[in-house]
Amino acid sequence: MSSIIEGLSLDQLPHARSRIPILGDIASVDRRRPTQHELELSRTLGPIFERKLLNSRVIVVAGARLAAQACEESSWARCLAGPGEVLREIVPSGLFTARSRDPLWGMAHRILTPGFSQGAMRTYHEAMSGVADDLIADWATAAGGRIDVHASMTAVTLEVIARAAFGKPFGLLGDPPETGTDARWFVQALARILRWASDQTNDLPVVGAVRTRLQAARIRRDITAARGFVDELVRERRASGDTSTSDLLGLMVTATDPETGKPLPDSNISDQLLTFLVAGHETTAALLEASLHYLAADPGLQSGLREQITARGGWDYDAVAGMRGVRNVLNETLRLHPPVPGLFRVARADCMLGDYRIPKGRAVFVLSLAAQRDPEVWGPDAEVFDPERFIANNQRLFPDRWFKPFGSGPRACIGMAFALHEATLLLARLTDSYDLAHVVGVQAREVTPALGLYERGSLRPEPYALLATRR
Ligand code: MNH
Repeated sequence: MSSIIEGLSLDQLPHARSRIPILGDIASVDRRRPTQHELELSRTLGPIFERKLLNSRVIVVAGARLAAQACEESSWARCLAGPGEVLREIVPSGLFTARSRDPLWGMAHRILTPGFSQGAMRTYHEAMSGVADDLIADWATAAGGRIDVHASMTAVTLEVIARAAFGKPFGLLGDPPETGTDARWFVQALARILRWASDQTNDLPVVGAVRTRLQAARIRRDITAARGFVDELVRERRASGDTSTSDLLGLMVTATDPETGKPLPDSNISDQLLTFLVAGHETTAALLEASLHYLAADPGLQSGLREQITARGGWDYDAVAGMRGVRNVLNETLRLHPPVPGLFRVARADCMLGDYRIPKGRAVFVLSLAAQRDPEVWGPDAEVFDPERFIANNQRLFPDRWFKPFGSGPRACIGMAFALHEATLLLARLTDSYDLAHVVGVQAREVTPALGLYERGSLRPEPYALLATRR
C-alpha cells in the first residue's frame, strides 16, 4: 500500500512542450496522423505521457513493459472509447461495441465462438479459396499490371466475409451473383459511414461537431440502408429453410445460447452482421496492404516465400495453415503497422502503472504502434522489418516482447483465426502467381519508418499502386 501513497501523481506526467493554458496541446495535434504523432512524441516524452485538449485528457502508454501491465485483467479492463465509442451510435450492441456487462455481449460471444473454431476455419477454407481464385483472375485483367491495392484488398476481404461467413456472394469479385442483390452501393455506404466515424474520433472538438451536424442526415440514410441490406440477408437465409450452423449467419439464425437457451434477438443479429462486415474487412485489408507493400519492395523475400509455399505441396487447409514463412511476414507487419494502433484500457481499482498512481476508473490508451517497436523488449533493431523474429527459436531471445495486435483479454478479437487464415491464403496465392514490384523502386528497409500511414479507420499505407506480373 505504501507504494501507492509514494507513487507519482498524474499531474507529474510528461507532456508536449508546446502545451498552453486551457487549450492544452492544441499546437501539437496532428489530426491526419494522430497515433503516428504519439509514436513520435514517445521518443522524447518516454514510455508514458499525457495528451490534453480542452477538458479531455488521455494518458498514452507507449512502453512495452507498461503496456503489459495495463493489459493485466486483474487490475485493468477493456474500455469503450475512441472509435469504439463512436461506432456505438451506429451499432449499439454488436460484439465490438456492447459493454461487457450487457447480457447481449455474453450471449453473442457464446453463440458465435464456435464459428471461429479451427473446425469452422476448415469449413470456410473452400469459400476463401474460391475468392482467392477470383482475385488471381482479376489481377490478370489490370491494365499494365497496375493494381490499386486498397480497392482490391477492400473488395477481396468483403467478399471473403460475405461468402465464408454469410454464404452469400456479394459479386465484388468474380461472377455477378445470380440473384439481384448488388452489394456495390452497400459497400459505398459502408465506406461513408466509416469515414464519418473516423473523422469524429480524429477531429478537433468544435470542427468535429460542425462536420457531424452537416453530414448527419446523409449518414442516417446510409445507416438505415445498410441495416436494410443486412436484414435482407437474414430474411433470405430464413426463407431458404437452411438451418445448418456451419457459418456465422447460420449460428445467429438457428443456434441458441447454451447458458440461457435463448436465440439472439433479430435487432442484435443486424448489429452483429454489420459488426462482422466492418470489423472483419477493414483491418484485414489494412494488414494485406501493408504486407504487400513490404513484399513488393523485396524480391528476395518473395522468392524465399515461394520456395516455402511450394514445399507445402498444395493449397488445402493444412498446407496453408502450415505456411510459417507467410505467417511470419504477416506477424512482422502486424508488429510494425498494427491496423488497430492502440487499445483503450480502464483501471478496475486504484493501482500503480509504473511509477504513477492511477485512480479507479481512469482510462489509458495503450499505443501498440509504439509498444511493439520498443527497443527495451524487441532489441536495438526494433524498427527494422524482419519476419525472422517470429521464428520460434528467435522468439526465445526476447521473452518480454509485447505483441498484441488483436487486443487482450476476454474482449480481444474474436476474428483472429479467421483473419490470419484468410490473409495467409491470399498473400501466399498472390506471391505464388505474381511477381510484385513497386511502381517506383522502394527498398523494404526505407519503408519501415516512412510508410506514411493513413489513419482513417484502420492504420494502413497511403493508397498505392503496385505492378503485378503473372509468373
Ligand atoms: Mn478484430 C476486436 C484487431 C480482424 C471481429 N479486433 C478486435 C480488437 C482488435 C482487433 C485490436 C480489440 C479492440 C479493443 O480492445 O478495443 N481484428 C483486428 C485485426 C484484424 C481483425 C488487426 C485483422 C488483421 N476482427 C477481424 C475479423 C473479424 C473481427 C476478420 C470478424 C470476422 N474484432 C472482431 C470483433 C471484435 C474485435 C467482433 C470485438 C470482440 C469483443 O469485444 O468481444
